[in-house]
Amino acid sequence: MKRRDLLKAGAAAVAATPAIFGGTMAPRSAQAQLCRLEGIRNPITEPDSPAVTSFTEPLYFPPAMAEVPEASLNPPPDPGRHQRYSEFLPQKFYVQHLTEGYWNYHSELSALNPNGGSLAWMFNGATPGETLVARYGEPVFVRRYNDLPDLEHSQMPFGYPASTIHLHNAHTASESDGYPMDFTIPGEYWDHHYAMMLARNDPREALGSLWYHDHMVDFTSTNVYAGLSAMTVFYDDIDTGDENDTRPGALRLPGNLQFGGDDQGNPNGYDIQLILHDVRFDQNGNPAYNVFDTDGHLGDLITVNRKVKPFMNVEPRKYRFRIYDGGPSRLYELELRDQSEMICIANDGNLLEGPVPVTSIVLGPANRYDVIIDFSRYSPGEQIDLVNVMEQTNGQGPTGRRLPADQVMDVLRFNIVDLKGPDNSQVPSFLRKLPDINLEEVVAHREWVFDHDMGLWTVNGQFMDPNIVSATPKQGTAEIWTFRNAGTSWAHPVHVHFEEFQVLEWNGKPPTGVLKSRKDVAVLGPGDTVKVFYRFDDFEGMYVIHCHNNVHEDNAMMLQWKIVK
Ligand SMILES: [Cu+2]
Repeated sequence: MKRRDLLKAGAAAVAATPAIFGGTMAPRSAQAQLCRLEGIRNPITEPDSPAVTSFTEPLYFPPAMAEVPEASLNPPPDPGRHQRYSEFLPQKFYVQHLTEGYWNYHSELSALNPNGGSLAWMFNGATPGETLVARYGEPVFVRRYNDLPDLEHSQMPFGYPASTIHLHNAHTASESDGYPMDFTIPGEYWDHHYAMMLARNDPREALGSLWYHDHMVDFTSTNVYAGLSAMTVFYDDIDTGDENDTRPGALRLPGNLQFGGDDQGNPNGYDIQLILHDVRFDQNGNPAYNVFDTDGHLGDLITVNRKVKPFMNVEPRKYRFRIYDGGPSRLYELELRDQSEMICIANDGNLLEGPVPVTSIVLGPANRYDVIIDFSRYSPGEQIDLVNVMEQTNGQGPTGRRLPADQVMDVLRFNIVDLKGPDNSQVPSFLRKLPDINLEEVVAHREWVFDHDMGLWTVNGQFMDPNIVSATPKQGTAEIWTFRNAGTSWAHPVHVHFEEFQVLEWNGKPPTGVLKSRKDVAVLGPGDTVKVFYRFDDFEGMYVIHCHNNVHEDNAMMLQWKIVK
């Protein structure tokens, strides 16, 4: 019996309820009875994916979203539905359709499927969907139609065809944020207004590497796993995306603003987005998912931009890679197989004050790192692989062990090809100043404790309840929030919508290295306590705090909070 069969009774309630505070909560008690008691582990029993050959599938480069004329939107945008719309009048308009179809994750998997591809939920026929490429000062409007089949007609064996799309972690008004209760059902659309304003009008608050993904209450994990994820790049006055930019202050990081060329050679202008999802496939090449494992879901094949273990041709020069852990549950430690240097320049999409040389990067679900890799140390004809060396055997979290050399997981192969032109990019020693932390502004302290209860997941002892608002910070104030993992063996990547935080203390120690940054996901290891500084400004309304192990999130590890005047 599938989880969503349990929910068919609930589906009628969803369909009949306006898309706020809808009737999706009831099924959870049914599911709770299927969960194990604390401490009883579920061994991974799902069968392995069919064997596929590594590094034979070309990497997919999602194109940038294509603009549509405002006049083509019918009905036209309703300014009354959005905060500060006239102040941030959209300059660019886009339309996306969520659809069910087939996606070529790997030609060897597609060959197993009579439909010639793996079942997928997509944006405009692709996963990842097109990249939202936007600039500060140029507000954006995106209308998203839920054209998924209804529950009776969908072939997807998991997931729920209601959707809300969250742009993680843009500074977005609540009604456009992809709040989990603001969902559409098939046949409906939702309008998103992205003001493209800097938080507090402070250039130090610019965000760079973001992603958008489904955030359907109770079904984020399954819906994202089915394919509803994509990437976003914001450019600003210094991080302009152009390594040839001659304007003063331009950082000239690798990139030259080409998006979505062909998938060989130099398609995205040296500024490349890579989103990782670990997927398990069934014998027909379709994604497989155990809806009864509330610990987390682990795939056995790493996909990059929804291609299984792909390859990419690179020139012997510098590239910027924006690397995203798209979940649902796996943590990664990524390194080049020769353990050579990468230069980390951004944490969770936010530029560091200065570059940090690293030999590996550790990501939990929803973490992002921007790294520069200089392939000029290799010669055309050589190859170098990106691999995952972190051992993880269940959704609980990593074991803490490094995978033995013969078991490292293949992620992505770089084939070095000939240089096509000069590399004018640079890695400046100073990138972007962090906003000041003024503790005298702090008007409240709040603690958020992440734990479990009766086989489900709790925040402050509570399960997600759309009728409860757990905090009401005042617009224009600052607060100190403490995240504490009460579990002794669990990892919880904690994510708070809308504002970036700065770490004050991690287990009592001040942050150093890449942790000295603005962030929006704190991956709490067992017993971790993290104290962070927030300001709340510019918009009001409902937001969420949740675990970004999406399986924990869907099994109630989420609370609502609201910015009030
Ligand atoms: Cu968690």
